[in-house]
Amino acid sequence: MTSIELVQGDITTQSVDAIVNAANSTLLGGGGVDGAIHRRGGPAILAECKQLRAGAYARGLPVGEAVATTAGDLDARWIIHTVGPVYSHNEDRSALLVSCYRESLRLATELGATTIAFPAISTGVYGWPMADGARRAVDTVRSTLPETSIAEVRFVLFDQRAYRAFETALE
Ligand code: AR6
Repeated sequence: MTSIELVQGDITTQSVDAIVNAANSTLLGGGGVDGAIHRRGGPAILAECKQLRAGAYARGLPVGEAVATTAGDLDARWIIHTVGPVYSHNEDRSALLVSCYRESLRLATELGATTIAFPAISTGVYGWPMADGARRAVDTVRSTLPETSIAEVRFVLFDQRAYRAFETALE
C-alpha cells in the first residue's frame, strides 16, 4: 500500500528517507526551499553539491533532472535536488515539471528510499501557478508510484493556499 499525505509546514522539519529540494541548476543554493535546506542542513550538503559541480555536473543540473546528496543535519538520509522549470506564458514547460517529480521518485527508488517529502516545485520563485502545479504534482506522483519502492509520499506545503490547492488536486 502506498499513501499520499499532505502536511502544511516547513519541509526541513520532516522525518523521511528523502527530502526533495526545489533547487536551481547551479546546485549552489538560493532562496525558498533551497535556502531553508542548506541553512538547516548545514555545510555538508553544499560541500557535496560543490563536488558534483566539480565532477559529473560541471555544467550544472539540467531542468527536470534529479541528483542526490547527504541530508547533512536534517532528519533524512538524502536530499534529492531537482530543478523545476521557470513558468512561461508563451511556452508549455509542463513536461519538465512532471519530469522533476518522476525523476525524483526514480532516484529515490534507486537509493532504496521508502518515504519521501516533496515541496510544491516551481510554485515559488519560479512562478508556476499553484493550482496547476499541484495538479501536475499529484497526477505525476499517482501515476509513477506503482513503479517505485515508495510507501509514502508527503507533500509539504508552506501555506494554507498551497495546502488547499493540493487538497483539491487530490480529490
Ligand atoms: N518548506 C516547504 N515549502 C516551502 C518552504 C519550506 N521551508 N519555503 C518555501 N516553500 P521555491 P521554486 C514553498 O521558491 O519556485 C530558489 O532560490 C514556496 O512557498 O522554494 O522551484 C532556488 O535556488 C513555494 O510554494 O522554489 C531556485 O533558484 C514552493 O515551496 C528557485 O528558488 C517552491 O518555492 C526555485 O524556485
